Amino acid sequence: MGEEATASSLDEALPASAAFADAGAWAQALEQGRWLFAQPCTFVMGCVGMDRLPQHPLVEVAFAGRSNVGKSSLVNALTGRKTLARASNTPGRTQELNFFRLGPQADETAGLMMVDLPGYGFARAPRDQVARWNRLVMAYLQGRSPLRRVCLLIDSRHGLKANDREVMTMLDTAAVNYQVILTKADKLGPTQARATHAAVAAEVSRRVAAHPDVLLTSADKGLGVPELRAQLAALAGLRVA
Ligand SMILES: Nc1nc2c(ncn2[C@@H]2O[C@H](COP(=O)(O)OP(=O)(O)OP(=O)(O)O)[C@@H](O)[C@H]2O)c(=O)[nH]1
Ligand SMILES: [Mg+2]
Repeated sequence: MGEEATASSLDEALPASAAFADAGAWAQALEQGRWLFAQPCTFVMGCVGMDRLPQHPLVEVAFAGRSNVGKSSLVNALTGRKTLARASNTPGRTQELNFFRLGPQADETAGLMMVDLPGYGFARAPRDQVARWNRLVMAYLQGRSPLRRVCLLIDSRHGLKANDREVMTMLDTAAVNYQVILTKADKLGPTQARATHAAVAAEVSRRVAAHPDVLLTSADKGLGVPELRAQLAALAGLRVA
């Protein structure tokens, strides 16, 4: 993983964040994000059904998206750990709902529960197994009460696809808050990245349950990672210790 850069160093046209009142509030959120994601992060459990999901007092955030979009890699980049979540080039690597607790050891009520989900769409696995993962992911996304935000990952080279739009519609209908995160930005030039970002942001702005900020990220280069940490720390409602 390379040195981290803020999104503005690649693309100065991207606003810092539309969701924060001013530059001071955004700077504070960045610091809270840095602090939170420097806390210990531990694997809690993997779940293959809705009946055994963990109970906890934390804000829960899930990472969803098509197979191979970079969900597990982004969880690793956020936490600065290369192998916390298993990533691979084979679509269908993540096969369970994997729960990770991030937060100070001394206070079990502070922090964030992050859930790395199996991908939807194509995966190199038997068809009935893929159908089972899809059903599980959709049931989780619609029916999980501690879930406060879905980070919906989209490959920046491909933009929104039909099944991404189906998931967005499902989340809009279920009134589940989601934020679109463009991944693998290191594979695009700045002009192309800016164009994709603008197109996706325009479409997302018409969605009722979508967060106004569309983030451009690279798990490989760390691009946009401090910004996403800031957004998630703000959601967790943490104060820097
Ligand atoms: N260049 C580049 N490659 C990335 C980036 N993020 C992920 N990848 C690669 O994309 C592939 C898939 O990454 P994963 O993190 O396993 O994707 P996933 O969405 O968790 O995949 P499933 O669990 O199979 O749904 C791996 O080969 C990663 O190394 C990135 O920011 N830049
Ligand atoms: Mg994965």
